[in-house]
Amino acid sequence: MLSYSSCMLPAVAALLVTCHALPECPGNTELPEIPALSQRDGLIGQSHLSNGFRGQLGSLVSPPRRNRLPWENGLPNSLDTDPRDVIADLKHRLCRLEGVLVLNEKIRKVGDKIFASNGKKADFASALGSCEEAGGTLATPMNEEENKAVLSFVKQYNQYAYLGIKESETPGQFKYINSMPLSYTQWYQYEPNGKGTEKCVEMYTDGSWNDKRCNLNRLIICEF
Ligand code: MAN
Ligand code: CA
Repeated sequence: MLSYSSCMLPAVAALLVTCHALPECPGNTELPEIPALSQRDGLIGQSHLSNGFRGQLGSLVSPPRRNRLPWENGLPNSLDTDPRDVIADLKHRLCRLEGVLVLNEKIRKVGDKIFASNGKKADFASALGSCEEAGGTLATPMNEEENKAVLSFVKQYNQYAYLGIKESETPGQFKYINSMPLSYTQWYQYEPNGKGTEKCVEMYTDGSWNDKRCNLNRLIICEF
């Protein structure tokens, strides 16, 4: 049986390849409807998206599709669709889904990062586990804009949150979960002060950071 992930992975991989060259989602109302792929049966030798739409999706300008060769007649419809149209269609649908999630305050987008919270609380290890199970990691603000995005969840749920930062073997020295040294910090005054006894980091409701024990219940905020 074909699982959801095995269906999606090639498509997502294709998007990842193109996403770097693409701009952010354009305004949704500006976008023309793309006919359902099933309604485009039999069409070949032309792109089914307007140049305008292609342009909005990051100038996916490419030569017109070649005509069908004699032995390609009668191919299944699934093989008869321009991959560029598939990618543009998926991009459009992703943008719409992201729009819904932003509108409903489920996610915050900052650059290439997406922050999300399920509003639940857990200790550090469980919170990290939840984020990783979902394909992400604990929220790790790397600049002021990201810190503000994470803070907005802390305020939304009025709960301190664990960050993706841990104390190293050297007391008082903190690093990212992947062991890289911190490149941005927002310590509250006189923090970190645990000197080896507070190995995790929480965000306060003003966006500042405090080193804290890892076995408390804190809001789960992930990044993807
Ligand atoms: C408590 C803990 C510490 C924190 C101090 C600040 O003792 O939350 O992590 O540094 O308060 O006064
Ligand atoms: Ca502290």
